[in-house]
Amino acid sequence: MRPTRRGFLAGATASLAAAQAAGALAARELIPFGSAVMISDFRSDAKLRAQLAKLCDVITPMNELKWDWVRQNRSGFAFENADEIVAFARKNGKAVHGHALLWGDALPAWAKELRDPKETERELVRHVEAVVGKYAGQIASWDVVNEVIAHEPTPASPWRDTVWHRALGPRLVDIAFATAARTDPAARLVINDYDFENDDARTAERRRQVLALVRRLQDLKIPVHEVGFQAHLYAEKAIDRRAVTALARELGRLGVGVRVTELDVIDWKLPADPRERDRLAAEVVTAFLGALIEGQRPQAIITWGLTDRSTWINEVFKRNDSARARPLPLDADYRPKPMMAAIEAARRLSEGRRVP
Ligand code: 9MR
Repeated sequence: MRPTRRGFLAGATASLAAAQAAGALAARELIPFGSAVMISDFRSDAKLRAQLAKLCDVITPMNELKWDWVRQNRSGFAFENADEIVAFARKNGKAVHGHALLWGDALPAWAKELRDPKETERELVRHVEAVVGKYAGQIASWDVVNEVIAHEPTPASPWRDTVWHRALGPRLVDIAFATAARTDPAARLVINDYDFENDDARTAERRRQVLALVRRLQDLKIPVHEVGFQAHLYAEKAIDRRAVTALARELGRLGVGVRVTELDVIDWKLPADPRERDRLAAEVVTAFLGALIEGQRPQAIITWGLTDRSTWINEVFKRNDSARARPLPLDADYRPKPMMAAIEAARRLSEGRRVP
């Protein structure tokens, strides 16, 4: 049938209405939620798998894509462990967030010994091509560089001292991002780092440095899509809400998204009483997520584990008493804690709206 003008107008009106409805829907849609999971818990714990299937939109393999898992053997790639988690995610309709293509930690012995710039670049490119290539179309987003900013950066010395930085200098970031972009042009590429949310000079410098990193890549015309806020939140430290909002907003102005990649609460200094501890943990999560969303709607909110049964916090942030850490949204019996409610409430917030 030949399209008439009236038919065209009717069609245009209908598609405008459809677009408006879709817009309204998008505005109401919840911010995607996800969790990281490690393969040993994933295999041994059916209840955890059920909760992942029920609650998550996104899953991050916690360790299984790191060099020390994939590259023990220098000449080959071991994908079996990551494959199991990726297959589960796909079967259950979840997105996968990849962690991490370049990190100074979690390296096999041979990679720690890399020194020669040409050889190091060759290994890095080969790794990124193989890993991103293997999961193209299956892993939608990648932490391309993880923790490349110094713990305490200065304008003169902003980079973390790693095997990558010693051999390649700042080019490590350019090489990693350019290779990932070339290998999977559809993937969202993330600069992932920690300590962006507190109110002190060190953290303020880290915020400046992550913006400098984004601008560096943009000046070089290398794609960078998001900054990942690990958000291992210290419950005893105040969130610098204004600074978090300003950073997210500035990234938005640069056309760069934000994502919460490793959310949990470091509760080592909080009172032992579980109810009080859970209340305070939820409070810090609310403050952080509210401030972030005010600056820009994150692509996802991903926690570093789902239940208090399994968390790195017990080992790294030891309490003075014998109480177990309670950093995650579900307790050790898979029951939702106030932190889960705080995340659920934040997922409904929309950008630019101030939260009480
Ligand atoms: O939680 C992770 C732990 O199981 C690993 O042993 C460790 C080393 O691979 O990494 C932990 O995850 C870290 C993440 O990869 C990067 N940000 C900090 C996380 C906590 O240390």
